[in-house]
Amino acid sequence: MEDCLFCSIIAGKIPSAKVYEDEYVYAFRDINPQAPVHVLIVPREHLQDAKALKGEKALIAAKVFEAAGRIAEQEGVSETGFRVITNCGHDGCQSVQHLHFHLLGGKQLSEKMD
Ligand code: DGP
Repeated sequence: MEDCLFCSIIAGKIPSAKVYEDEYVYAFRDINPQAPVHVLIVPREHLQDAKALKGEKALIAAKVFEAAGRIAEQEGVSETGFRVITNCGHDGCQSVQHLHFHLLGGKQLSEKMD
């Protein structure tokens, strides 16, 4: 999609620190890391947010979590633990309108979820 930051990153028009890619997702380091490991896992298909993961598109969620497991291994946080979250809409503080998942790890994360 034109004018979408993450579509431009996936297309290689904007540089990113790639961590992983497959047929379904592209993953790269967050520009403003909140933990020693902070990777954004972005479906290649432009979907606005988590609400779009319904019907046949729900498969994408499974592919994201499959990738998350691989990235966690690759980043050395599979055993120590990690968190995968997606922000949705205004109250969820979603700032980029292309569905993405944050994979955070490499330190003891806060129990607080807000
Ligand atoms: P969210 O607030 O959930 O929409 O997260 C968007 C994330 O995207 C935020 O943590 C910062 C990151 N981000 C924004 N612009 C760029 C960029 O140009 N490159 C990279 N690597 N990350 C970006």
